[in-house]
Amino acid sequence: MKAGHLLWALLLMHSLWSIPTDGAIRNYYLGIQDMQWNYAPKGRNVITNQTLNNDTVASSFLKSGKNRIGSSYKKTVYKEYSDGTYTEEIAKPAWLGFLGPLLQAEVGDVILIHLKNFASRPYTIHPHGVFYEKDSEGSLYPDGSSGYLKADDSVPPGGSHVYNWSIPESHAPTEADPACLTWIYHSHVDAPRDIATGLIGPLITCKRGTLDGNSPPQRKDVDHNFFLLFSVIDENLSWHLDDNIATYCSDPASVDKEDGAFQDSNRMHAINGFVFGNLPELSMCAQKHVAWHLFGMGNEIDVHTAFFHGQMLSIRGHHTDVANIFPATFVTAEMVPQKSGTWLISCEVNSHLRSGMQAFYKVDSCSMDPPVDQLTGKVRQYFIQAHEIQWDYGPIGYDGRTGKSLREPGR
Ligand SMILES: *[C@@H]1O[C@H](CO)[C@@H](O)[C@H](O)[C@H]1NC(C)=O
Ligand SMILES: *[C@@H]1O[C@H](CO)[C@@H](O)[C@H](O)[C@H]1NC(C)=O
Ligand SMILES: *[C@@H]1O[C@H](CO)[C@@H](O)[C@H](O)[C@H]1NC(C)=O
Ligand SMILES: CC(=O)N[C@H]1CO[C@H](CO)[C@@H](O)[C@@H]1O
Ligand SMILES: [Cu+2]
Repeated sequence: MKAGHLLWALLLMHSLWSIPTDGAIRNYYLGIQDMQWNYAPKGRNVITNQTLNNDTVASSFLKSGKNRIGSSYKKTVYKEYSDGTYTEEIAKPAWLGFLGPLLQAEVGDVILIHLKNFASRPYTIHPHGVFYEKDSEGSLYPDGSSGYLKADDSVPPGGSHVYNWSIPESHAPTEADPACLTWIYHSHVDAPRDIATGLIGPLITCKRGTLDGNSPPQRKDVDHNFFLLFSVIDENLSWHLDDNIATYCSDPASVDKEDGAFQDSNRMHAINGFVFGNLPELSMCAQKHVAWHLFGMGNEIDVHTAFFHGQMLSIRGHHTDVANIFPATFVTAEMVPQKSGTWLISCEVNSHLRSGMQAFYKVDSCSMDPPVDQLTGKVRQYFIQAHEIQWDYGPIGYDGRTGKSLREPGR
């Protein structure tokens, strides 16, 4: 075999055995930290502009008392640091709430997560949407792995682990996909409880050439990039429930953890950990390109229909104004807001909307708004009056299938 052939054979073997990573290596230093979180820092229902004293629904979630925790809870979250000393925290936008920092990478890149656990229980970091081997999965389950392949499954208090995730072509956004796909990461020792405790954050994987060279990198294809988690955060499942009862209830001994009303008061109908319009600073410019990365998590209750009042969204090539979000569903929606103003985002599920799953977003006219599309059609007028009527749901008076009367009691 000639030297040239040998080299080719070696190169071929190399490319078969390893995922080609022609892109950047993106290092993230994440610390797992305990913190106190307030679901309603403005202390009122911002949607109705009512104080808690005037709002019995909001106060049932937000007011602490004898056997009520109120709006603040101890949580455990991911925080980002500038390097492996974990001393200098990197700031993130206020609207991210308690979510972990945004992780982003392009096709061909490697993400190295230097995770250190500063909290009091074992946790991990487990991603969706990227390639990893068994030493970087971050999920505890009986997969037959052992030794160093197990170290990622549970990082003890004080411990650390480096997770290696990559974005090969097999995981790339397709031609038809938007430039960046929406994903998440979360702790996965006991996933439902770890996530309810606060360990979740956003991740995007982008087509080549989407991110610029800044630190943190900015997207070149859109002007604004937002991430919203729609979830009824069940604080009953948090590892800190007992702590929260002891800290925030004025008579902890009177708490019955099995009481339905107590449990309901701990189910926070939140967007990024904010309820009743407390989500701050979601502002953007009219006529600019906005990417909304929407995701759900949680339980059967977590069926959300996120309605963006006043603007049109594009999802998978279709126009809509409502995004459907289920647990572990990741939606990428694009918007070019047309009209400035303060607009509502609300989950259209009745009980969720009433329980506070609403926020405002603000569209500013940063430059001269060009006129909205030139209209060339007709003016169609409708004259509509609101009426009170008597409505009969069963006008024929009997069950059309069985023939039995609907009017006789007991039939
Ligand atoms: C909310 O109510 C307060 C006091 O009741 C009032 O001063 C404030 O202007 C109101 N804010 C809005 C946006 O209506
Ligand atoms: C709250 O309720 C009190 C008493 O019912 C009333 O005087 C006050 O105007 C209300 N405040 C708001 C902001 O509606
Ligand atoms: C990360 O994993 C990829 C393959 O999955 C490998 O090619 C690369 O060398 C690894 N990088 C580091 C720094 O461990
Ligand atoms: C720690 C604890 O008691 N958690 C309870 C919270 O409420 C749920 C029901 O929604 C129970 O299953 C948990 O055991
Ligand atoms: Cu909802």
